[in-house]
Amino acid sequence: MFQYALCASPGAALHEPVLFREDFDKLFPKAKELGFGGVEIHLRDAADADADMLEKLSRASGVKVAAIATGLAKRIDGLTLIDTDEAGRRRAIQRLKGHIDLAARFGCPVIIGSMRGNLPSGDAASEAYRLLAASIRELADYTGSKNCSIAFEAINRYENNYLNTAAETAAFLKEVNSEKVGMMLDAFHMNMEETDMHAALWEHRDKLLHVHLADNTRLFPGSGSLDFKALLRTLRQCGYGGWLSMEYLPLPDEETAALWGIEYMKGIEKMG
Ligand code: LER
Ligand code: MN
Repeated sequence: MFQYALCASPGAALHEPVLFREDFDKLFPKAKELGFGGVEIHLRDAADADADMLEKLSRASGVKVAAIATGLAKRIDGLTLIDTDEAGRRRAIQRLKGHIDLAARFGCPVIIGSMRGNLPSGDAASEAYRLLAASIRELADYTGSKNCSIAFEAINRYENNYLNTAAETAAFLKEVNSEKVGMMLDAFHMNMEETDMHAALWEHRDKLLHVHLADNTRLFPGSGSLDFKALLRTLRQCGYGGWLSMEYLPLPDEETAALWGIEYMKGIEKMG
């Protein structure tokens, strides 16, 4: 049996691929009602969430916090870990330390994806890549003995111009060289970037910390052409024990999209 999480972000724009936009007090009971065991919380700034309240809501509902995602800090505030303005890069690192502290309360990973920024052209690219590795290493050191890890996401080329495939991400993680940093893969991105997503999952299974689910349409699983039955089979073979987190657009509406996605996944799981 896999465990499913619902991506949520209070006040998120409609074009963000999350399934719940209301306040946290409504999120946990709603996730439970729809059949989710966890919620993945997308935050611009960890200070936007009251950690004590989240803990209380999680305990009361039995719904776990599956991950803390950070891309909104790039999309709303423009923070990146390769900012050549050192003050800007420090702000990005500081912001992520807040996300790490929050994740440590729940023993869940912090997702870093969009905050890698985009590589400049020419000679500056290798310096930016070096800056990213140094930033992630600093954040890995900060997680230290805290009860959380960093899940670095491979993202498709139309959103980020590097670290698009699992193999590229694995090479980067080798350079970072920290036990506290692993990989996360997203079915939507893999479908665009991997020659064979099953081979990619299998090859990098030891580093895999977290998985996002969306169909090739970036709508609910079952809306498009991805073979989720085969995906579950591969994840089972990999011995994957982490969350399957639903990250897609809220269409036709949030609740229907969440319900159709989880019902589809649970249905094909039953079929074996
Ligand atoms: C983040 O998890 C992700 O997949 C990005 O494509 C969001 O824009
Ligand atoms: Mn994703």
